[in-house]
Amino acid sequence: MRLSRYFMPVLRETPAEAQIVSHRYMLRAGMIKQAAAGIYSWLPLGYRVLRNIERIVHEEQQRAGHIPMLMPTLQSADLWKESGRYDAYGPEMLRIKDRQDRDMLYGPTNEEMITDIFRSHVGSYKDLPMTLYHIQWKFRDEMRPRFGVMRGREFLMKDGYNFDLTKEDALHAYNRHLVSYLRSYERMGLQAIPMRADSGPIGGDDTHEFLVLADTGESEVFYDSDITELKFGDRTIDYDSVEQCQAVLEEFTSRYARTDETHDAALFNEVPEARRRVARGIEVGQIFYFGTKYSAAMGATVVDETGAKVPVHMGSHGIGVSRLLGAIIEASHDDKGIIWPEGVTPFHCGIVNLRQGDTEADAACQSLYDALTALGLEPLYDDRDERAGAKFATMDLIGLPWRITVGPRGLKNGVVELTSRRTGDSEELPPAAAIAKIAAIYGAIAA
Ligand code: 5CA
Repeated sequence: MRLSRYFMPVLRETPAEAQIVSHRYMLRAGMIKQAAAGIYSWLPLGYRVLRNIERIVHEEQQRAGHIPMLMPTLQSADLWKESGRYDAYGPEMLRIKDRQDRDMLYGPTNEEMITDIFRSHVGSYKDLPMTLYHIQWKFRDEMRPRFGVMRGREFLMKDGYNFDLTKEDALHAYNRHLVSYLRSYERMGLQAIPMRADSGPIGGDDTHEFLVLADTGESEVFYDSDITELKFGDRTIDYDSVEQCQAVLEEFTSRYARTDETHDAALFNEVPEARRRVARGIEVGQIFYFGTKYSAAMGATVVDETGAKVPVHMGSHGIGVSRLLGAIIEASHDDKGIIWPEGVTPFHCGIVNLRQGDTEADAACQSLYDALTALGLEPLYDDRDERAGAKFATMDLIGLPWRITVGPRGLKNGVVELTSRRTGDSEELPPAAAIAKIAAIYGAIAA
């Protein structure tokens, strides 16, 4: 993409309404624009990152054997009356009447709708296990929408639902989700710690939230610092293996890590004092096992091996896709701007032309651009007629992990400059070597 032809409305001034750094940088980098309280338009740069996060979530869910689909945002109230949640959900649910005076709602989550789909089409234990998921907009009329996309009213969520014959099978689905979430967050450059949590209006006994540690997080968390040493890394796992998934769950949940809702001071005191941490975190996902809560209420049954009709065991599993943009920026920035992890960056690298209009500099930039594009990479070429300082400031703000700087002086010696946004380190090297280095970095992280 050439910046001169792109739409990236960068703001010079820090918007007064933004209280936390991720919100400030998302506004300043022209990624989002508020449409109403807690409701945002995704401008082109923000949309690119949102799509990258979605892509990682899709890839990891499908790797775990979960099936993608899409349900609507608007739902009929009838199903919610059946489950009993229409009254229970309270003022967070946006209720709407259509022209026939029918009760509708903008879905805050989809347990009822998916249970209805399941009961309409599945009747035998032979069709199980099954996990369906979608990535769709949700609406919750939050009392205090704030911090930009972090606590929105309209927000993008991946929500998945497992259907199993037995509790053991459903717990395997729970563990599978835990593993796939660990992988997903790590690919986004994040450490998200599973913590024992409270199930709230979704219901159920077993639930973990995934928290990214950040001072601006809305949840207070208590944990054993040893847990931050754990990495899922590039190990391969057989998602069908109960033992392998169980082993990962045990590894990642055996140390003390709880949100304030489930915090137990006596248990926490058993952690050696030097390892006890009280901090804040951003909740980027939650997994639930709730058994037959919805299937029993709504008649989602299957015939088991003995011919008996039994309600299926279910769980639901959510990732805060749009919130993740905020969480990633909170975890990865400096005083100049965002520092995107390679896995989610909106463009793979920036090209800065220090002397726009200079025949050689223009040609060198264009050939770098063409070569990177031919390799399947997407550079952002700052081809504006601007001062170098302004171009650098924009690149630093929008946070592309790599920048290639091209100027007449370097070109005389056959070199360009390659700079890491994270470390600030620069090296001079021939254009072909800069391309090879960037290609190798992205080749290595490709799934
Ligand atoms: N049905 C279940 C799981 S699919 C569910 O709704 N879970 S949830 O309530 O925990 O939401 C899943 C994730 O969505 C949360 O972990 C959080 O990351 C994100 N989320 C929840 N509310 C908001 C909000 N107001 N703004 C942005 N993201 C949110």
